[in-house]
Amino acid sequence: MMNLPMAVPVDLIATTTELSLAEKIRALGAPLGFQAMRFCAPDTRAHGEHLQQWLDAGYHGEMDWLTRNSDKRLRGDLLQPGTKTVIAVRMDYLPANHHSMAVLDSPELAYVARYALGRDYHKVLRKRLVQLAQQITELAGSHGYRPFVDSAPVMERQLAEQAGLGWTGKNTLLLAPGVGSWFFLGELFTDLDLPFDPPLEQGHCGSCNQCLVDCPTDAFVAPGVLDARKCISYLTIEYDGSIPVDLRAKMGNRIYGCDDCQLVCPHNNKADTTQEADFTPRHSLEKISLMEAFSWTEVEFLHNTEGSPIRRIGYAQWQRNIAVALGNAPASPELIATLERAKGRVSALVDEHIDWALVQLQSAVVAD
Ligand code: B12
Repeated sequence: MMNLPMAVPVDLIATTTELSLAEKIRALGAPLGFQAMRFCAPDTRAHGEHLQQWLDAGYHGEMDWLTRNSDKRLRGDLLQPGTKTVIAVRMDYLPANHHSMAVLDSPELAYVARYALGRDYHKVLRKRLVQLAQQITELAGSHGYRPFVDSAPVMERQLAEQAGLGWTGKNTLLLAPGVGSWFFLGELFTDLDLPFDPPLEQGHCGSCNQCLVDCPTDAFVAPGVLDARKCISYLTIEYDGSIPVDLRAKMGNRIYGCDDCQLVCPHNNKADTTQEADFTPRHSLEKISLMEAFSWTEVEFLHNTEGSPIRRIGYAQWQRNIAVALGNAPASPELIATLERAKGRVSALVDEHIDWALVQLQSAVVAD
């Protein structure tokens, strides 16, 4: 459980005259649950060419929103006029006892990306960023600000890299030294002038290619370049169509997101676990069985995913994803009967994935 000594720091910090405003602001981070906070310019134009190459190659799939607002994505002062500084923050989310490898090794269980086991991070970080902005007002007077968490054309990883929160791995994720990559990023854009922090030295993967090699669907086209169309995270969360048939068996039991490129990363061996009660797994999602998750009615789905990021994919996509995973599960007459009974209940798209699963299971039964 996180202890938030809310009232103490602002008063104490405000009256401490020998600290600069930047140091006072930085001291607000830890009590708000941020493990790190650094400052940078609202400018990611250095990444413009590669962003465009990535989009031109079509790696964004159907995430068309990534092709829009490039000007604002590259210049924060266009997105939020007046912005002079980005306050970039890190919040760790990996729960203790996350059982990740054990779940991936148990084909009858469902793997849900570890970031999505508890409360929706958008809500958690946004609220804390607003509190941060209010506390900054107490220190510095009225200032223009806007919080962002994965919600607007902001290149969060690139900003955080620039601010020195970490370095970018071959899996495209930001890693913090001695901590790993199991954290969220968030930003407070402000019109305050704060001294920018230097970026960290980049490139600590060395000759390691573990994430590229172990990606179940071979989604990395080169170190640091992801073809999202093949990424299980994209397929299960962002993509609402028919999952390419050649990728379905490779998805295994991953029903919402994927962490393989983090789980195999040696820098994550000593990953910090979260202090946030909000990120505690709900409804046993860290080790729920596929059959149980599949048995949820739409009403149960909506109830059980209240306040969770999973809710946003909707019931049909949830069922579609689990149908694929059930097709990869150990075959049994009970499972086949369950899938047959489920047909015709949700949508033609779900039925198509159930049909695929049934063919997989029936051929496994025949082979036995
Ligand atoms: C779109 C998106 C996705 C997409 C695409 C992922 C991706 N790598 O781009 C999908 C749905 C697949 C996804 C998955 C995940 N995501 Co995501 N995602 C985002 C989002 C919204 C935008 C990222 C983005 O701009 N991508 C576009 C491309 C262009 O970015 P890029 O890969 O960094 O591109 C660079 C390289 O490709 C390179 N490049 C391209 N071509 C070339 C060519 C050459 C020659 C060179 C040298 C370089 C180069 O330059 C590009 C520009 O810098 C951010 C939040 C945000 N607003 O920033 C979260 C974010 C990146 N995701 C996050 C997370 C946690 C995840 C998952 C772990 C979730 C999960 N468990 O399922 C996975 C990880 C998969 C992975 N390895 O990326 C976190 C990452 C935190 C961290 N530690 O880094 C973020 C920051 C959200 C947050 N607020 O915390 N995500």
